[in-house]
Amino acid sequence: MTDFETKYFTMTEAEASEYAMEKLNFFDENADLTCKEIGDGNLNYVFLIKDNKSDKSIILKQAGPVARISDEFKLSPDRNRIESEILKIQYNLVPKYTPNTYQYDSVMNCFAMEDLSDFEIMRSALIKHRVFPDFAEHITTFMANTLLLTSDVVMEHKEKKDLVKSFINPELCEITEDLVYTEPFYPCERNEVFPGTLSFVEEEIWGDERLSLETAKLKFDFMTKAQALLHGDLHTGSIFIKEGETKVIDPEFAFYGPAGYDIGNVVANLIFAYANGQKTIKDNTEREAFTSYILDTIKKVIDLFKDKFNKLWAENATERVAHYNGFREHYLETILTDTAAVAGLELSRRIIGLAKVADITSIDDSDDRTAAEISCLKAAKRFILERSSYKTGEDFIKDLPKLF
Ligand code: SR1
Ligand code: MG
Repeated sequence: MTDFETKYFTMTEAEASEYAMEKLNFFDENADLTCKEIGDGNLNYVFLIKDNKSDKSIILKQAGPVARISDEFKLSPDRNRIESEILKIQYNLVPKYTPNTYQYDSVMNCFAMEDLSDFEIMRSALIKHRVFPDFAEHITTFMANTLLLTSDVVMEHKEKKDLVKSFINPELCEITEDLVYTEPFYPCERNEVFPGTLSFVEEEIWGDERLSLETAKLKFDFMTKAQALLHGDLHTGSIFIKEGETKVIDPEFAFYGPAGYDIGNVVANLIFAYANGQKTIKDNTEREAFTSYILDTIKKVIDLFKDKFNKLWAENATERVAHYNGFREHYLETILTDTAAVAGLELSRRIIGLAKVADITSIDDSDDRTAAEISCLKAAKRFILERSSYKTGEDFIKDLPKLF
């Protein structure tokens, strides 16, 4: 019998099944389990465990000692505690949009959660040009609630500081500081630039001192602005979707940071889907339908977020000074400025840096891929340099058709 009590090790599929029988109070004792490791993210191991007799199934997520994408990233498996704890907090705030989790194990650095196999990863669905009319509604409820209700506007400040403490996440924050805020903006050897895009990057990104200065200011905002308990990696690969339903997964990068970080990630990753649609859908009517859907979704993400945020503020703000005339407007404006900046950073880092997105890498024709990448980078520069001019959903989309 395998010892799961005393020493951490990364599990095989067979050991994950054994673990499920021994440690999770979930399957019947005569269950006939099959297990498959289905993780396709950059960091963790994800086991789908099914009982062939009862049709019951569960997910077991285990953190390894290094990132899957590269063993250069040595990461404490304690990120699994952070992920299971924030999933509980998010479940309390927005149960409709968060998976249910069952059991966290601090020795094996794993936790169990509901099986969402009937959902699809949103990035894969968007690459197939599927549309989800309710997505903007769902994700804005998720973001407005998780970002405002964990802030000093609403929470008692000592309780909020306790949360800041328990979500200090230095190693995963360091990944973001390096991969998002630093490496894309100089010729770092870890970058991977597509050959056709290189001269644009050299001249317009690495050669632009004005841009570097703004990224330095933004990096320090990210490291010091403990505004809201972020998901921390809210791209379309962290969203499970199916018609009428959305579940946000993978919050292991959670920490207290600028609220616009999550919203900017959603916006940028919708722009990658837009770029993919522009280049790979050959039929004009289909292309127009898909790209219009994406633009409309970005616009709604901003405008619905603003509406929901204002309503939640009116109903929940407990901080006295939050009610001073003009303060809510000021606070929301800074969130939108940060949103635009982060959209620009995410657009840049996925084109220049180490961690790519399939929306772009799956564009087979190399001229089309180069054109899509350069368009993303042009949009990125505008988002970063002119970030304080983005105030409405329309502001976020109006230049995109001209750039792509
Ligand atoms: C080393 S991890 C690379 C990227 O994958 C995660 O999903 C985050 O986006 C991170 O930046
Ligand atoms: Mg992830």
